[in-house]
Amino acid sequence: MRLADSFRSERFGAVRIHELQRVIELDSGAVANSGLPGLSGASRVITPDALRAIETQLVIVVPCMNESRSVIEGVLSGIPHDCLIVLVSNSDRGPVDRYEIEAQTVEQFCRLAGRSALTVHQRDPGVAAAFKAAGMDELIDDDGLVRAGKGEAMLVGMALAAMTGRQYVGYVDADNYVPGAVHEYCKAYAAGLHLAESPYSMVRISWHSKPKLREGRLFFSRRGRSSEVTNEWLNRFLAEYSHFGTEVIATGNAGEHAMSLALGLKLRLAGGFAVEPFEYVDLFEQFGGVLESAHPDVMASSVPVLQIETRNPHFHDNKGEEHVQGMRMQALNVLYHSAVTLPAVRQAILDFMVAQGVLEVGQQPPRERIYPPVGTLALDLLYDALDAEAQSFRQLDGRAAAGLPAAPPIDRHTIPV
Ligand SMILES: Nc1nc2c(ncn2[C@@H]2O[C@H](COP(=O)(O)OP(=O)(O)O)[C@@H](O)[C@H]2O)c(=O)[nH]1
Ligand SMILES: [Mg+2]
Repeated sequence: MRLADSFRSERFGAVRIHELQRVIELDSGAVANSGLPGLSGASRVITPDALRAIETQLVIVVPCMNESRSVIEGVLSGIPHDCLIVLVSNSDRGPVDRYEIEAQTVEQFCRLAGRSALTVHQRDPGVAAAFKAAGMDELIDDDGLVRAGKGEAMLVGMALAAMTGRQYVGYVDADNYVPGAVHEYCKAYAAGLHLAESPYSMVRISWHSKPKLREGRLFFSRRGRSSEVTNEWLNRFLAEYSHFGTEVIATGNAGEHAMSLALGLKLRLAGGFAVEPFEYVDLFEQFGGVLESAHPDVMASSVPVLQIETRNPHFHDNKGEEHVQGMRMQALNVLYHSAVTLPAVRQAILDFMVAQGVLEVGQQPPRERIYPPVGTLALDLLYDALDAEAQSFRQLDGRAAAGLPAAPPIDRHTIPV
């Protein structure tokens, strides 16, 4: 893969946000920049070997709620072979058990492709018991189950990823109609994680276009309806500190993103659709140098955030205007309530929300749920309880399926504690 260089970045404490980098070639050949003059000037080649080295350490978590089987199959087909797949589902279990269909789909895929995967249902009582045992009561709702929500699914997925001992985790939505896009996202994660010269790195995707139907014709829209608002406010947050306007953040709502687990395990994840924008907010809170950091090791290093603009159209299920408005506001809620957001920005957020008709004058934006870092969980206890009690928890072993010696994705004896 060849990426355009990112020449500029904005710093906020230890956080270094790199300007959006385009994908120039999806496949740039086997050799790095082959010594030709001019070729290494404005772009970087990441060789297949370098990509593969990351992919063998990469877990791809697929949050899934009632998506159709053929779409899920397409998504699986796009995830590079060496990545480990983790499906976290919140699909209906009755009248038809949709999770069972999903688990079978993953199982069949793993058998055909000789791959390994983990699948689990978020609302399985055994999963709740495991998270309680591991020390995260905050995740449990009044019914005694893990709360519904995309952020919660991502948290569960990150915990499973950590148990595998791999070094990186990335996320891909299950409702993506273009397997080639999924493939490109994963390649871009690997490329970005390879380029980021820090153990604490994050890669976020900004897709180039999203196809829509307008009066019977295809129109390739450049930006999502929710991203524009989220990005604008995150940039205003930065500008209020630096006194310079900026457009550096282009990936506030990026559902497609990856990070090193060394970073991910320290992050506090937010619930629902606040999860993606809150990742930025939490980076600013924990590593921005405004509040005291609990991680001097990270402060002494740096936290690069690479943003990559991919080539495939982002074509996913349309979940309606109400959903989009909800997502926008969740981003503003977390920014409003952050201890590092300056007063002028908080006031402007209030004014904006009132003007949008989502708040009355004098009201405060609601608070989103913020969970403790996954790194605080006792992963060995989590595993034992999942293994004993979570009936939906499946470990699919591609090697055993191919008649080779068993190598389940999680080895109880090497779970990091
Ligand atoms: N496991 C799980 N997945 C969810 C939940 N909510 C949404 N998803 C999945 O997360 C992905 C993104 O959600 P979607 O509603 O498409 O949001 P958008 O693409 O950001 O507009 C999709 O694959 C959904 O199926 C949830 O509560 N639990
Ligand atoms: Mg979607």
